[in-house]
Amino acid sequence: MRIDIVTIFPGYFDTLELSLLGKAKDRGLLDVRVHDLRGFAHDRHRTVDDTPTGGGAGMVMKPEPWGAALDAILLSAQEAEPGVFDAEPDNGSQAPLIIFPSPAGEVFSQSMARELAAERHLVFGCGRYEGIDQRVVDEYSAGGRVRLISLGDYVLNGGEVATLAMIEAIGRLLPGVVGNPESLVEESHEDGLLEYPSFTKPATWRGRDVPPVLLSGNHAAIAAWRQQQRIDRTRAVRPELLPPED
Ligand code: 6GU
Repeated sequence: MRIDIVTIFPGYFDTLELSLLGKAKDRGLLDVRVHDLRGFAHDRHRTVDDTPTGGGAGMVMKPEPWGAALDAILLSAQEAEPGVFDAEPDNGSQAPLIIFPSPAGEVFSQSMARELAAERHLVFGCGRYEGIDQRVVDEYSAGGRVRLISLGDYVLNGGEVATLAMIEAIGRLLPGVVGNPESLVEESHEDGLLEYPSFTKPATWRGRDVPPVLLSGNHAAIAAWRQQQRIDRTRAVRPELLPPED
């Protein structure tokens, strides 16, 4: 998968070199390219923001640098793979999908991560300040492949941390990124329930015993205990995830 990121803080993405995703990059499974938005601002001060039209607090990101950055990325994608723009946007197109992380977007989820992991090319446009001039979203939405995505109902200062979270959730679903694919199956949210609690050795730590069933060697009993733990945990902290009781 190719991922392009447009940001005024490229340093946020240095962490993509670490851990699983760094290895995925080294192995060619992930091709991440980070672009400094200021490199597409052509005035002397490389200005990327301006005051909100109509008044109000804060600053808004100007459209011109965004247009130049996104055009350059889309052009390079087309040059690399001329066929990708052929299909219709809502008909299995593999043209790049542009994601604007935004608290005004659809809420990100595990099922959305699965959907996005099937894309060939994602482009993240990280807004700062009070956001990006709406005409940028409208301009690229006309091409049909734009989504606004939120991490949840709270406010971040910009899209960078949200982009990192989404890339981690998506990246680990790409074939070959996580060593043991089974570890992807028995996880919180994969089937709508939270994960069961995990234990390792020693069997007793600070007077706390590992649940005896886990030492029983009875695989059916262990599986049943774990499933019950998942249901109990979900009922306790996230009851809205459980199917309605009748
Ligand atoms: Cl994607 N961006 C910002 N700025 N704040 C957020 C968010 C995104 N998701 C939750 N809060």
